[in-house]
Amino acid sequence: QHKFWETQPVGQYKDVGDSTLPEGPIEPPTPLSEVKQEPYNLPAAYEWTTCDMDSEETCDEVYLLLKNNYVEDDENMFRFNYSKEFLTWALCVPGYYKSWHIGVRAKGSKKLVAFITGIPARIRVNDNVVKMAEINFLCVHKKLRSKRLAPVMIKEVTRRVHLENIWQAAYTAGVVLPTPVATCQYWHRSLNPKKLIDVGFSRLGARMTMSRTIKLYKLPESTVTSGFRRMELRDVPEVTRLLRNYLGQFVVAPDFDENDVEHWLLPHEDVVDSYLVESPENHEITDFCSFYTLPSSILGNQSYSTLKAAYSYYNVATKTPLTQLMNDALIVAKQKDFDVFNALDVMHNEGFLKDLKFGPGDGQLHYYLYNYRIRNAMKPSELGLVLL
Ligand code: NHW
Ligand code: EN5
Repeated sequence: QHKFWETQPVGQYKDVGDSTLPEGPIEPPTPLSEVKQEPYNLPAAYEWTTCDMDSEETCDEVYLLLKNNYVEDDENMFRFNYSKEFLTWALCVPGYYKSWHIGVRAKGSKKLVAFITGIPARIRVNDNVVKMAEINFLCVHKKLRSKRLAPVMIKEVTRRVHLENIWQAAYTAGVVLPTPVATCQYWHRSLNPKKLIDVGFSRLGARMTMSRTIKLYKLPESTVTSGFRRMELRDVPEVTRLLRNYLGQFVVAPDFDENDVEHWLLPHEDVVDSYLVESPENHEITDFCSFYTLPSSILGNQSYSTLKAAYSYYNVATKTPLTQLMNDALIVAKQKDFDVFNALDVMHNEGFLKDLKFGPGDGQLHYYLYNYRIRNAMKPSELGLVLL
């Protein structure tokens, strides 16, 4: 079934439900001197390359590989189109290792044909904060699929993570692998229903006309919560306190410090947007919401080439009702011309999805940990982690 994954320290199907197995690392770290010093072998026509994402040229190559070969929906109508600015933000994070931004080139042409990345993160699982790699952007060129290149890439990133004395990882995928720690549902809130229907992202509901649909999804011109404003650099300490306190309740969540909050949540044009509620009385920050920008290419449509999507990121409501806070997030996303606002059913998101007219999508997102066992599969609402 899973010739590669069966050999890896991940939860195996045969162990599901076995409550005698302890929570924590599946296998112990090995001495660094025992970590393989040379890269894994690639098929003879290919070579490893470390991708310098600060180089305009390399960033362009990575951008194009992903734009043409990365994740599609199950009917191949849309493909993620991460922007260059987004990729630099996602990869050049506090404490990153350039050696974890791994490419594969064709030896002759030097064309970039595959990619995988890791970034360092501190992830709390129950009471333990674990240094991990977050693995993302695994991509093999369409013409090189099903040649078992992915397992080599995964082993190589694992080796380079081990060289930094890190032994655990977190990753998400739309496909089922051995074995998810949680399975989440994507939900979608139409902001531009006419375009979404025209491009086949959504359908006109039964007994619905276009004009009734447009009216159904109409939003106010401006936000409603008093004290709602964009996050600024000066807000980093208070937002960090608010977010740390909030994330403490989930089984799995990042352990963010002020540096992380500045990197991941300070607004960054066309990459990440963050808003907060500053109490008009005492200037306390009581609520926070954020979303990132991830357009998708629309494959084979005459009139439109991109779908502008916002993805719910981290949200904390202590005073404003969460539904009202997220309605304001929808209003700013609409002002910024997004076509759709997407969210997973993680954290407390279930509390606003239905009220704010999100509908379930046809995609799921499975969360995984590498070399870390948890006692029971989690409900999505027990997850406090969003990967890009
Ligand atoms: S999920 C997005 C992954 N990328 C895409 O879907 C893009 C489009 N697809 C492709 O480029 C976010 C290819 O289809 C890929 C597979 C490259 C996906 N994760 O080379 P073969 C991430 O980036 C297994 C893990 O022949 P291929 C997260 C598959 O089950 N494994 O396939 C990445 C099979 O193994 P099995 C995946 O289609 C996390 C083997 O690959 C997978 O040409 C990575 C087949 O390989 C996926 N998404 O290429 C793991 N898709 O045992 C990190 C397929 O079943 C682990 N496979 O025979 C942690 C590492 C760090 C540890 C540190 C301590
Ligand atoms: C890890 N960082 O399938 C990345 N998206 O629902 C890997 N469906 O957009 C993650 N098929 O349901 C990979 N419209 C997993 C995600 C892969 C991409 C994917 C799904 C998520 C998606 C859309 C379009 C479907 C097109 C045909 C969808 C329905 C929207 C509708 C709006 C109105 C209310 C009801 C729902």
